[in-house]
Amino acid sequence: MTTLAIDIGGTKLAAGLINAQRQVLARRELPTPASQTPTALREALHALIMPLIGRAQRVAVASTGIIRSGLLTALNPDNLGGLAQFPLVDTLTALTGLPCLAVNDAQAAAWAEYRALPVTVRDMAFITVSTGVGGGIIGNGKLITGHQGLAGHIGHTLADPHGPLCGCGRRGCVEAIASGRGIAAQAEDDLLGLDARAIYAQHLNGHPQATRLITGSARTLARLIADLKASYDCQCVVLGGSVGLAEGYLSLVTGFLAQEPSPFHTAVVAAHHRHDAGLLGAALLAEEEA
Ligand code: ADP
Ligand code: BMX
Ligand code: ZN
Repeated sequence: MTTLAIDIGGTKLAAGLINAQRQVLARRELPTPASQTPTALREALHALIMPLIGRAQRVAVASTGIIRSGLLTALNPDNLGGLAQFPLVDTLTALTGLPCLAVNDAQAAAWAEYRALPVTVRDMAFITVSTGVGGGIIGNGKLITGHQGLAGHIGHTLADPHGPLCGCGRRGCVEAIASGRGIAAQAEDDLLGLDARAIYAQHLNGHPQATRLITGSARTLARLIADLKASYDCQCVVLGGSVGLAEGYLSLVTGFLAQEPSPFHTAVVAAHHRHDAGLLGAALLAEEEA
């Protein structure tokens, strides 16, 4: 059976066909529309998947936001061009005529990454540092989605009570400081208006303000990982997302984590499936549900 897997992020939409050997074929990407209308997202999804639909028997979606009964609800609407609600499953069923499963992007990625780890690992977390900061928690070998799908939204735990206001309405969330959008929003002077990718490149060039912003992100991530270790004694944390996978970011995080007392240490590794963890996780979950 071939699955059309789709990953809806705050910056990019990705799609690919996942075959029975769990390989990603015919991968495509488009920018996430900046407009606030559901029509713009539906049209972008249509353009993304049109060339792939004919070869798939089911659809599996990993999406930013809280996914509840097939409806996407943004916890941080800033990350979706202001779009707070979207009928995800109904839209894709109408576009493809195929059965469709939808799950949060970081929860999906956590499942794919968990399955790529040795069987002795039963408690782990996946964290994406991307447009936002998303998380997926595996406890005793199970993906924890919670009562209403909110479980794992660790990007909205408190990093600094005096920090920037987050799009979710809270002040000083991890996401407001450490995410791609958060990094860009804190930029000043010659970095004003640059996105996190450009700021990261400046950091690699030794730009002092860029390095302050990137190390601020990595320090915040390390504290979050220590909090996770204290919360449920995870055996490891897997990092993904374009900021999380950027050159040198993981070693900054492990360096800051090493400064915490040893009971809060845990192994931190880069995502085995790199940028495809969400696509593969959604496809695996759809396969296991069928
Ligand atoms: P999404 O959030 O849509 O899943 P990404 O994982 O690509 O997408 O994350 C997007 C964020 O990562 C943006 O803030 C972007 O500026 C930043 N980014 C993209 N590429 C890089 C890179 N090579 N280095 C650092 N940051 C990057
Ligand atoms: C936000 C939230 C999470 C998501 C995370 C990473 C929204 C729209 N999204 O915290 O559901 O998992 O961002 O998303 O509220 P990404 O776009 O960075 O991949
Ligand atoms: Zn928040």
